[in-house]
Amino acid sequence: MVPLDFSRLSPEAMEVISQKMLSRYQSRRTVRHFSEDPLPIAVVERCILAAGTAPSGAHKQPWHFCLITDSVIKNKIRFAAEKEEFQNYHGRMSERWMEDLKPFDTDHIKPHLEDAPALIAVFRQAWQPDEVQGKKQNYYVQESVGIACGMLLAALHECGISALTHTPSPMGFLGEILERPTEEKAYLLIPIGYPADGCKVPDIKRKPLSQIQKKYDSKGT
Ligand code: IYR
Repeated sequence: MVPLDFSRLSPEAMEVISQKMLSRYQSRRTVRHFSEDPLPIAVVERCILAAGTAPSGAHKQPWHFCLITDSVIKNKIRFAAEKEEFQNYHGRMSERWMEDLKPFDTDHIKPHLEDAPALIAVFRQAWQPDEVQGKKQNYYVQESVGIACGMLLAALHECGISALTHTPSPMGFLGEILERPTEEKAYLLIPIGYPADGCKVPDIKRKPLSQIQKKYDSKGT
């Protein structure tokens, strides 16, 4: 154990910082149309390092981030994702699901998998190989990797990079194309880049505090 490095902010500073923080977060939008302009890769790598600061079960850090800028690999991923998504949009998804997706104007054709200057394929490590024990267990893998992905999206946004959280399903093809070891399972595929000129996004509203929070204080309000 080592001493914690922490200094309290004043209530005034907390007020100002939290207001700025919220307006930054409120401006984040999922982007589906990307400019092909390249990104500063050192910036993206810092965002991946930021994601790697996430808490994880027993500090196993059960994540791996594949950063793909190679156009041949992007093309392979697009081809494989479209094959799966064709099945999804033509029978695998329920009528209700298709109806819920309508406002987002999605279909099985995924040009962003090639247009975006980079793709981040996130893998979860179900276990870790160990010479003595064979398989060493990881804990709370879904939770840990989910938190890391949330931190990645926030870090990218903070650095002026847009992202799409894409969940091609099933995504076994990612492990095959990227030649990942068997203990790793694909978790999310995140195209990143600058928005294309004239990029439009759905006119969504976010739930107000009253719908996402219930307070349990001593006044019972
Ligand atoms: N995975 C499909 C369908 C899809 C699902 C959800 I939930 C979305 O928010 C958007 C799309 C696809 O990526 O097209």
